[in-house]
Amino acid sequence: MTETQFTPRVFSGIQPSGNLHLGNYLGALKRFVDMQQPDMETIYCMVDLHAITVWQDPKELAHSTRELCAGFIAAGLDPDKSILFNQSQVPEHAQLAWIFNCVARMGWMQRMTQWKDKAGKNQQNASLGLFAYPSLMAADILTYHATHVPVGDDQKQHLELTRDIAIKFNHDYGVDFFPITEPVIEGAATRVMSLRDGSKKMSKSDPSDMSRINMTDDADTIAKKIRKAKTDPDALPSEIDGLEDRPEARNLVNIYAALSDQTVDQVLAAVGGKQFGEFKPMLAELAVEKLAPISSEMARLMGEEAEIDRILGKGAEKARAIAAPILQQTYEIVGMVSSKQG
Ligand code: AQP
Repeated sequence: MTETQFTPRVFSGIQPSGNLHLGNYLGALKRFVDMQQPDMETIYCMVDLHAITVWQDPKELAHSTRELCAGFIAAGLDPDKSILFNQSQVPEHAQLAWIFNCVARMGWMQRMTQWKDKAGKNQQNASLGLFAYPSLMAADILTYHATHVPVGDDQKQHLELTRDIAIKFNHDYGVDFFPITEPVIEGAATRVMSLRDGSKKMSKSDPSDMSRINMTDDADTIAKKIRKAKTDPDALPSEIDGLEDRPEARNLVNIYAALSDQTVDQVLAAVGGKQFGEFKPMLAELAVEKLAPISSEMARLMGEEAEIDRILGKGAEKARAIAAPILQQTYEIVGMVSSKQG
């Protein structure tokens, strides 16, 4: 089966679990905006069903969903060019996920590093949803026959599993129905690390707020977090090899490169030899220049809750128009009888 028989279509999502951060922006959201091109259909989702795989306060979940939508738009996604919606308004995701729960194997899920990391030693107490998460993610993507999925590096394994599910479904039912999706993991910041520990991913759930730059942080907070970011005593190298075994230095250079749309080589050619005392203010200035307009636009949009809800509702209608026929065909392939009239 070839991928070319499917029209190129981009799908990706972000969990509305609060603390949208620089890693989400550079690894995902900024890439979503880059892919919003006239010749590409782009579908971006606030994956609220994924968020509840760990406990979410209902009021905060609703707030975070709207805030994430505001973040999508403030970062440059245009509801007239991209389909923007929250996952729970399109029931086809959960319906297809059930079919995929019956295709995916327990062993596949048990191998997922995110499951192992998040459930930790307490697997017996983790939700069944957290375990089945990758199957819902496969459904998110495949209910649109999406061919390209921009994500950060941490999602690579889940995308491989999405491909495995599509291959097994196609094989088991003798069809060429689901595309074999391509992960799009590109750029200098596919894995933004914690500002406090260069060996840990920047993450929403890190208890230290100083470990991440939140998309809602104001200019002073962004500058302070960069000033206090962990580094080493050496000057920056002029070539990429000089970043070996210097995770914190590498992280700040990667962030600079991604924010300024340059390669790491280009950045090092310009800043090689500088001490962090000089480089950090440059990075802070750049981060404030790029992020402060997004955070102030997010705050403005959050004052227009009804408009956000309207955008989500309209996006969900457009999404369902694509997802419903694909789910219906899936049901037919699987042998589900459909006898409703009209
Ligand atoms: N540190 C990161 N660097 C680059 N990309 C990242 N992404 C997340 N963290 C980084 C990308 O952001 C998208 C949405 O992620 P998600 O909402 O599914 O949440 P997540 O990956 O669970 O985010 P966190 O911050 O890591 O949350 P917790 O703390 O709950 O684990 C994805 O494309 C992801 O790759």
